[in-house]
Amino acid sequence: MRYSKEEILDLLANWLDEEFFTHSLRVRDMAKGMAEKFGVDTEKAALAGLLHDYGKGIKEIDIISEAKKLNIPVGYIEESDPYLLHAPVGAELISSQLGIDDSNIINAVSRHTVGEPSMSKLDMIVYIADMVEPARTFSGLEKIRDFDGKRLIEVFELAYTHTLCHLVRRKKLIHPKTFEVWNWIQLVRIEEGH
Ligand code: DGI
Ligand code: FE
Ligand code: FE
Repeated sequence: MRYSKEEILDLLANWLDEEFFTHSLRVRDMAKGMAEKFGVDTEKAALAGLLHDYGKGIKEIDIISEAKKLNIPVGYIEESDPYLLHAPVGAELISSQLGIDDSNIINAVSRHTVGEPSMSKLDMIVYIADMVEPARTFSGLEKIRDFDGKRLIEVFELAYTHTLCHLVRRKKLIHPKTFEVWNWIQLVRIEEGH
């Protein structure tokens, strides 16, 4: 790794707007706590949580051209909702700009918005931590935040169901990958007999 923890914090504080920086700190802490609970490397979870929105350092107006420059596929959904690209763009940039070389962390950043079938525990933790960090407020939040006695995939299913319902209610375009992730969750559930 090219930079120390302190240097990364400094770089991030300058790279992101204040609101995204403070959100990133809360996601870092939440991801670290979840990693302890669910038996995942806490340092990796903290770093992935801290850097998950790194792509938001690129202004929304520039994100499509940045993605194209990085050879990230831009389909009709991304053309319509360029916001989605902050996840894969951020994953590329933490590697090229910060020298992060851990593919587990890079994947967790890339997958934190839409997800990916066969997500790792670390991927799920960052996705959930982002959604339930202390400053979030939405109805149904407490149910997702209550991790007690639940397996990680169960918490993830609650979180993902909330996102999917939100997309339908708001009449948003749904990414094909979103369906793949949903189907993957259901196949895991069926396989595990729950
Ligand atoms: O960057 P954050 O706001 O902290 O959170 P995030 O990166 O998880 O982004 C959440 C947003 O992503 C939320 O408004 C819903 C949107 N999203 C997730 N899946 C899809 C999607 N938007 C569209 N249009 N289609 C999707 O499949
Ligand atoms: Fe994000
Ligand atoms: Fe976020």
